[in-house]
Amino acid sequence: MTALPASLLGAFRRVVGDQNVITDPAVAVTFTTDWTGRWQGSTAAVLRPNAPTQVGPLLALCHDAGVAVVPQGGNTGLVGGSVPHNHEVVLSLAALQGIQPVDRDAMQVVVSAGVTLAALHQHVAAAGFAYGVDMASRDTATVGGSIATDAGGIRVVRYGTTREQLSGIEVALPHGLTVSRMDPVAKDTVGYSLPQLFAGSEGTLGVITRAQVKVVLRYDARVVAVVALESIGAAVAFARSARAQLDTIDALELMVATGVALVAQHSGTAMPFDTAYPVYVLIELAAQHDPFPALADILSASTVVQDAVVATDRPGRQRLWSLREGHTEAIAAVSAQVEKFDVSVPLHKLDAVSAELSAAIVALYPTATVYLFGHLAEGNLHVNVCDVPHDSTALSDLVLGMVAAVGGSISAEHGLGRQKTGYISSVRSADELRLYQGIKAVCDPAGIMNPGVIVA
Ligand code: 2HG
Ligand code: ZN
Repeated sequence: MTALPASLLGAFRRVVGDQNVITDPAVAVTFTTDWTGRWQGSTAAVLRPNAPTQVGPLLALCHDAGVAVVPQGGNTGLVGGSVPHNHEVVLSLAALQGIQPVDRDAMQVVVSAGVTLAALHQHVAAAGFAYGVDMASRDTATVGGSIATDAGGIRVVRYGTTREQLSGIEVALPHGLTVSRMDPVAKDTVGYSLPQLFAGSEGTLGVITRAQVKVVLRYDARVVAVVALESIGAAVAFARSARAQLDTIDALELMVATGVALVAQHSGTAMPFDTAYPVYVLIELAAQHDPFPALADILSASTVVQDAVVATDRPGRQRLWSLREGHTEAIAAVSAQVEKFDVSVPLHKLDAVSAELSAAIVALYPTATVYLFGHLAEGNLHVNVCDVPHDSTALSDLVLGMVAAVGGSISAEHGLGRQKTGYISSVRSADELRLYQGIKAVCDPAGIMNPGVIVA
């Protein structure tokens, strides 16, 4: 473990102030460990810029000294992508808190990297709009981190992932240059798209300091149902028919019996039905006019729905949502050791792959408990495996290998991080990887940005 030269620490302090350069490991620990405790490391220093303009100068100092940097937003990631592993400097963007007024004509807003998703939601709601990305970690997850990972969440079925919300970006590059592309117009087709290049780049090319994101209509008329089904295949059939008939679907989420029972037990929330069913789908409709009649039509016409519970009032909707959003917390509470795989599978294979994955995992580790849940419309499964060794290569080979073999993705919405970078060649060709390396070399010639992630 090598300490940074005093001259470099002094230069950092001159940019951000003494209090924003943390070298005490006891204080730095919240930045060097993720919230699940699965990813832990050490850092030479945590730097906390409090203005976007400070980021470029900090990066230039690191670049010139050959010091590696791990950018960090809310540190809610699940793949070890924002945690230093080898004494890198942590660049925490959490203090970058500006939000401009919503541009009501272009329907977009400029927001700084450290603003949480919840704060962005509140800001745009006050102007009569909504932001199309939402997830359970909304109170801590930041705009910058969600762009860097191209985060998904619960509204992808309607609005797409984070990259689809982006209309502009400002990034600081490792050699100190800050590049900004924020057009006041809603349409611009000039040249390469820098916002798209940095979406999903996981801090490996530069640091996102601000972004311009689209806003969408705010729908206050909402209805949520939890639907009981006999199998994941039936859930896929239900989703197919609902999506073909309704243009108001705001969420379409998958849960299975074991997970729902665990959440209910952990949180004290009532089970949705008196009888347990193998599979549950949470569907939310949102519109300008009451979406309940359309939902009732879909439910009564369906041949696969076994039962359904519907909530129109806010507390009732929240109760149903807590069954889905409570999964991560309930699983963490019952298991000292959880391995998480965020994958997606073509929908027509979701049923078979889910069964095969669960059986193969238990065959590999007979004491393992597998929880499956996720975002149904995208075939996005969160495979949570409890009570297995941390970062087991055998387990990763098995899960990611099965997913790649059926044409799925090894990273649907959480990013590759350190957990899955080693598997990138199972889903990207050698030519694509050479292009990735070329892009990395242009943006980060000294290779200081989040080493070991995406381009290893
Ligand atoms: C969710 O959809 C998150 O709830 C977390 O992506 C997934 O804990 C997980 O595996
Ligand atoms: Zn998710």
